[in-house]
Amino acid sequence: MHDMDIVKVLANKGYILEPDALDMLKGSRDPDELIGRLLSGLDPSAFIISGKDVARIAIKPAATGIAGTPPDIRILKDITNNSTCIGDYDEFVGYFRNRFSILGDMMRNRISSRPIESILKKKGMRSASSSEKNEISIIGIVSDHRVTANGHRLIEVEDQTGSISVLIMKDSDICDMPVLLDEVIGVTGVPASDGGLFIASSIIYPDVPYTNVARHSDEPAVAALISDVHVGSDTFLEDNWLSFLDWINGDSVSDQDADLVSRLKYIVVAGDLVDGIGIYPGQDKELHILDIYDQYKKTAEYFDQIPKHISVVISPGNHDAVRQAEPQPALPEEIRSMFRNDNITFVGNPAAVEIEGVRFLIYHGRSIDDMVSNLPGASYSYPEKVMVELLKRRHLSPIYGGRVMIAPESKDHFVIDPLPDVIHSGHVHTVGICRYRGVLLANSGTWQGQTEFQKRMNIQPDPARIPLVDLKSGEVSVIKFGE
Ligand code: D5M
Ligand code: FE
Ligand code: ZN
Repeated sequence: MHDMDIVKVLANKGYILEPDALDMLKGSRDPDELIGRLLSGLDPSAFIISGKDVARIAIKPAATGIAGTPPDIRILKDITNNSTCIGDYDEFVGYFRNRFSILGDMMRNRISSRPIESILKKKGMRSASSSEKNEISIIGIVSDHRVTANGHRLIEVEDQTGSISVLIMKDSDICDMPVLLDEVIGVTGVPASDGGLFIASSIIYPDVPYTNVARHSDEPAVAALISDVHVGSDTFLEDNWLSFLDWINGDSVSDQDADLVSRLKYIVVAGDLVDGIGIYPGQDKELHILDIYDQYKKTAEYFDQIPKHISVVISPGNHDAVRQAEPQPALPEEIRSMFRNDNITFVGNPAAVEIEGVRFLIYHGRSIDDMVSNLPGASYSYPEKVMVELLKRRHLSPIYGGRVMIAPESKDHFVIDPLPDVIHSGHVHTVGICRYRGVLLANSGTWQGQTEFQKRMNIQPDPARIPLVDLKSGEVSVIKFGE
């Protein structure tokens, strides 16, 4: 369509186009279709059509368009209303038994393992037996980990039948393989001839099969991943947040982004909606809104500005008003009721949710703190690398007794099973994206500037950037909002 044709068509209907509106119409993939929608969507008393009008119409659901199709969200796994834990000591035994059994089973079809007891029993007979030279495997939980005087590593591995010391020699191929306390591993090696020691030659994780292929949606749809909004904090970046809300409403959308915005159908939130109160000592001095309910009221006002054709999934984090012990249930009804939109699904943390056939595992990511303190080389600047280590272990929070308070539920809700297509985390306030054997790992950053605490810890946040996942192609783009 020529410029003059566009101008004429609209002039015949009594409208005058501003130059940016003309540019947007010209640049759209199907100007005729867009003009049709523009004409039916415009206020009849309007006279001048601005670029903003065109952008707004461009992302509005067309009668047969993407945004008009009903949302497709299914909750696969969620602790909400399924908590069994009452705080008995015995529950920890059950919890770890469940962890060992599920993760052990994942490895049992790859290695044939022996009960640890059967190796210990052979003590003393060892020198007589030549078969001991053959490698055997065990599967167990790591209950201790230390470095010997000679620089070798000694780990204690436990199954239901016994416990054995496993030696990782300092000059072996596996000397740099990190082992975490409380994780479930497989070890292949040979028992030493002089006592209950097992010399490791390889360490096996439950891991992801090489053959894993991610699912895609049939219909075009895009999901925006956000987390750590921290409404109520005096470092909440309201201007950037408002420019995000404008953008999803079709305001200030560049021609380049118009197509993306028109396909945006989901927003997934991985926790820390508000800054909360009493989360750390002296927090009140860094709060802009001092009441937790007022913080959520403000959050609900913001979320009310999300267009109704976009569906939102909200999972909590350590700053939200739910129990600190994980898994955390969804936000309570008294907070949920503040959100007037009926396009919001509230889930727990972690939660597995299928969106248009694509499986999301949403986990706020507090265990990244424990991983950064215990995994050599792990850093807050590259959360996606930590997420790879979690995925290999098929567990969201392997270390027990660290920053993550694990509630001993009868089932281990941190086990990564079934395999998701996307793992979405937050918490560390930096954006990081990578793919591991078909699984997309994304950390969605923050809307909070650097706090005094983070300054002291030398944590550099990466605010107001959003990963957008195209559910049909699997591609990810990152968009920055505001300055
Ligand atoms: O966490 C925001 C960031 O600050 C995240 O990288 C962890 C870090 N953080 C938060 N609290 C602590 C403590 N107590 N020690 C060390 N590092 C911490 P957020 O959950 O948003 O506060
Ligand atoms: Fe946070
Ligand atoms: Zn957090």
